[in-house]
Amino acid sequence: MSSEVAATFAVGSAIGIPAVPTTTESSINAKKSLPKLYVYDACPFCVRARMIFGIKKIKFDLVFLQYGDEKTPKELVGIKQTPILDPIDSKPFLESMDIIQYVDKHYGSKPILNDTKPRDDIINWTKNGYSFLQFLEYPRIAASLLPEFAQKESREYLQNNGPKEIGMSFEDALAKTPELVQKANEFLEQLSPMLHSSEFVNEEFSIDDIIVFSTLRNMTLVKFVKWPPKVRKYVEYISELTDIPLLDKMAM
Ligand SMILES: N[C@@H](CCC(=O)N[C@@H](CS)C(=O)NCC(=O)O)C(=O)O
Repeated sequence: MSSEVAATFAVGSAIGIPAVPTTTESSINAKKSLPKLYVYDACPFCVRARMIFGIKKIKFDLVFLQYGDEKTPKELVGIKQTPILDPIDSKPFLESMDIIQYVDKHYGSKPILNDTKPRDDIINWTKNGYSFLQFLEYPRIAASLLPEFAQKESREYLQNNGPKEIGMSFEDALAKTPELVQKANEFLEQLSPMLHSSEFVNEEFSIDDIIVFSTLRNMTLVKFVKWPPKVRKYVEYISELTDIPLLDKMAM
C-alpha cells in the first residue's frame, strides 16, 4: 500500500469510518493517456467496438455519452453518432469496423482478426434480425436504466426520436410482443446450428463472434425470449470473455 493510501485509511479509522482511497492525480493522468471509446450501452455497433478491447484485454476509457448530448459527438467527429474512438495521439473517428481494425492493429498483442470477412450466412442471419428486433428492443431500451438515459433530457430524446426511427409508436411495438417473441425464438433457433460450439461461431474467436454477440446482447433485455441452450451458453461465454455484461437483470 502506498503511504498516501495508508494515510487515508489511518485518518478514516481514527474517526471510525472505513475510508475509501480517493482517485489520485496519477491515476487521472494515466486515464488521460488511454484510448477513449464513446458509446451508448444499447448501441450494437458500440458493443462491436468494445469487444475488441475486451477480448484483447486492452485498457481503455469507456465513455457513456448521454443520448441527448449532441454537442460532444459533433465536436469530436462532426455528427451525432457512436461509437467514436479517440486514439489520443490522432484524430477521433467513427465506424465500428474501422475502430475494430484500428484497435486490433495498434493496441495489445498481435492482431487477432487479420482482415477476415464475416461469413455470408452470419451476415444474412443478422440482416433477418434487423427486420423485427428493433420493435422488440427499442421500447425496452427506452424504459431501461442504461447509462445513456440517466438524464431526463436523454430519455425524452429517445421518446421523441425512437418511434420515428422504427416507424411505430412504442405502445404499438409493445403490443406486438407475442408475435415478435415468436420470431425472436425462431431467429435464435436458426443460429444454433450455425455456431461451431457454445464458445465460438468458428473454431476460434473471429469477426463472426463480433457480429453475432452484438446482435444477441440487446435480446437479453427481452424477458420472454426462449434461448436454445447452446446459444445461451454462447452469449454468456462471450459476455465474460469480452467483459460486456448482459442485460438480463433489466429484462422486461
Ligand atoms: N455504421 C456505423 C453505424 C453506427 C450507428 O448507427 N450508431 C447509432 C447508435 S446504434 C447512432 O449513433 N445513431 C445516432 C443516434 O442514435 O442519435 C458503425 O458501424 O459504427
